[in-house]
Order: sequence, then structure tokens, then C-alpha cells
Amino acid sequence: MKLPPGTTALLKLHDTVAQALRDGVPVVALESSVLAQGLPIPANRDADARTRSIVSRRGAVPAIIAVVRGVPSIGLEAEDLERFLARDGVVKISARDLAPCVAGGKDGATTVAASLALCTLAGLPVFATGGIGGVHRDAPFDESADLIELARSPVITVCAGAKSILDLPATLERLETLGVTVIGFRTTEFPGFFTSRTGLSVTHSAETAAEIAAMYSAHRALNRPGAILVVQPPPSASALAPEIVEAAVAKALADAKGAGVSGAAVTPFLLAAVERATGGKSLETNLALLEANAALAADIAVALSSH
Ligand code: PSU
Ligand code: MN
Repeated sequence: MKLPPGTTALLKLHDTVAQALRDGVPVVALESSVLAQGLPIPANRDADARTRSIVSRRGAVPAIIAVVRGVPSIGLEAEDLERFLARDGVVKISARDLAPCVAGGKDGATTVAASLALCTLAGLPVFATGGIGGVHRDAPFDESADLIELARSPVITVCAGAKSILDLPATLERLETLGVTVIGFRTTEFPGFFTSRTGLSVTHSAETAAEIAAMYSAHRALNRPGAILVVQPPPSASALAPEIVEAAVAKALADAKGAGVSGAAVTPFLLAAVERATGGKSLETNLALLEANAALAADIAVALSSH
């Protein structure tokens, strides 16, 4: 395959990432679809600054995952990041879209599914996101490719559970079927992204980053193929009450039906509709939980590097 000039391998590592890997400094992978599709402008810039800065302050190197003009990239150059933040011709790409995006030389913002595929290719063990995709409500069931990629990618994935717009019990069932290990961080409940409480239990919990690092070592020693999904509730100061979220989601789902939204547009549409229905409150929660998840991912990456 012909690669763009200046590229020697399919995967491009940013200098800071290449240096970190050489020096044994932990790296935390971050997704790019949340920046280019999930969050509105200018909150996406805020999310980027807050997540990358907390990862650095906790002793790890942040690496945004994306396909940049056809090149799968681990860490973005500033000018490329600007295009993603401005959403200038940037498409949302899931796992199935990777090859066409690379072959077509396009800018692709990677969802959890596509980011995990690239983390696996690069051998990166720790990844942070806001909330994973999952099983949507109501038949016919739209199920995010995030779930199946979690089953195939040996990556510690830190999130605040699955997005509140989804069918959370069904999502948790699918994770079990797919053999994805779910660990509640300082919780025994599967969080609901905007909400801390869902009433759904997780079977395993951890109190420290070191415990998660130890579980990951066992996971790899057992040659398990999938992810360890670490779930933590959104920071309590910004978590929303379940009734408020449920009402907002019901309205968002009705709006989506009315607007005839389908496919990859569903999740970004619903998140924007929930933001409107909560008077912008859900946006604050989203930013706070992204930062908290990046921080925990950095702590885990640091613990893993000394394990
Ligand atoms: N987390 C957020 N906001 C987001 C997403 C995650 O806080 O927008 C994105 C992730 O990229 C996730 C995607 O993979 O939403 C799920 O989209 P879909 O349901 O189309 O698979
Ligand atoms: Mn879908």
C-alpha cells in the first residue's frame, strides 16, 4: 500500500508518544470522536485541554487516537487537532470504517471501537473515554460496535459506564456474554454515565489503580483476548439525578424518532438533545467525567508501568 510522504509505517506515533514508549513512561490513549462529534464546539476544546492536562499531571503521556488524512495516528500534531476540533471535513469512524478511511486518505475521528482497534495495533494497554456505546433502547436493536471491539481488544478501558441514552441492563448482559471483564472502581454499581446510580450490580470492584494493574497482568497471563472495562461514577458534584436524566432521554428519543435519525448519527444526536433538555447541565457532567476518567486511566497506566 502506498503511504503518504514522510510516513514509514502504517501507524504514526507522535514524537512525545514514541519517546514515552522508548523511556518506559506510561501512555494513556484518548478517543477523538468525543471531540469531533460527541461534544459541541467550544466544549470539545475544553474537554481536550482538561483530559490531556490531567493525564500529564498524573505522570503519563496523553495520546489522542485518530486517522489523520488516512494515517492511523497515536497522538495528534497541533494543526491536525485543530481540524478535528473545528470538525472540518472530519467523519465519525467506527471499526468497520477504518480501512476505507485509511485507503481514502480521510480524516476520521475514532469511536471507542475504532480507537480500541488502533490501541491493539500499537500495543497500548490503557485507554480512557466518557461512556461506551452499547445496546440502544427498543427493537430493532441498534448495538454499538464498541461492545464487540471490547471483546477483542486487550485494553484497560476506563469509562463512566455506558451512555444514559442506552438500554443499560441489556448492555451489561451483552458485556457478560462477550466475556468483557467489568470492574467497578470504588463502586459495586454499573454507573449510568450522567448518573452514578442505576441499580445494576457489577460483580467485581477495585479500590486502587494497583489492583486494576494486577488484574490486567492476570488477564494477560491468562491470554484473554478482550478488554478490562473499568467503570467509575461521574464526579459526585456534577452527577445528575436519575429522574432528570430519564426525562431528558425520553424527550431526546422522541426527538430522534421525529427527526428520523439513524446509523452513526444517533448517538451524537441523542447527546445533543439531552444537553438541550437538561439546560446544558449534562454537558458539564460530560466534561467532568471525561476528566475524571482520564485521571484514573493515568493512575492505572502509572501503576501498570511499575507492576
Ligand atoms: N463518550 C462521550 N461522548 C461520546 C462518545 C463517548 O462522552 O460522544 C462516543 C464514543 O466515541 C463512542 C460513541 O464510541 O460515542 C458510540 O457511538 P455509536 O453508538 O454510534 O457506536
Ligand atoms: Mn449504532
